[in-house]
Amino acid sequence: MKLFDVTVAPNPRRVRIFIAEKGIEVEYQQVDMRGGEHKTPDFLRMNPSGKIPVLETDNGEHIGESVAICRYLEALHPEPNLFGATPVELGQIEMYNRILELELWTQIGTSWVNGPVVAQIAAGRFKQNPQAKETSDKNTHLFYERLNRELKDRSYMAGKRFTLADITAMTAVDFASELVGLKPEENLEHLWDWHERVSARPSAKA
Ligand SMILES: N[C@@H](CCC(=O)N[C@@H](CS)C(=O)NCC(=O)O)C(=O)O
Repeated sequence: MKLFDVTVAPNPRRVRIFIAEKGIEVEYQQVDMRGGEHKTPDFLRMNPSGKIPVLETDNGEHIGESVAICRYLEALHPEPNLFGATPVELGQIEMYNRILELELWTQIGTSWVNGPVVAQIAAGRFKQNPQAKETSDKNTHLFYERLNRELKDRSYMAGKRFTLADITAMTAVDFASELVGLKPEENLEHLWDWHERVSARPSAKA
């Protein structure tokens, strides 16, 4: 299996962490995102959305979308379980993962595309919206506060154990902190306790 990857990008990191948790052997191929390799006809044949990561299976099929890739890997390697082992766990992990993608990742994504790093990379090729960034910055911090309140009563994003939802949240918080200028406030102690717990796992280095 081969993963089309970009080391500094957060979505491929989600899949790399998942792979590390599973202990699967995968070949990694770096994509030249700055050079636009992910928008070439060859790449679009693998993922019509022109986004990274993409997994190439041993049979030469391609799967894009981080969660779809992880779902495929979980079907191939069921243990350790990261998507849910009982019907209620399956539902709750999916619920929290979707909440994190739709309510946190989209806000961070809006702040990112309208922020200074993309302004530099895109060099005028992309019209930015400072008002959208202001709103999404605020919403991100509000969501961090909500997570902090929720994590007072549970150790991990979807309950008592580490799952896909923790990978989604950790990669979001790390990307937002390091590259988007959206680090959670220091006083969000439950959020930071959770962050320390998940960052201590060897897979977090992936
Ligand atoms: N929903 C997709 C998002 C993938 C995504 O946005 N990847 C970024 C890198 S982290 C990318 O390829 N950006 C380039 C672009 O959108 O043109 C997933 O979960 O894999």
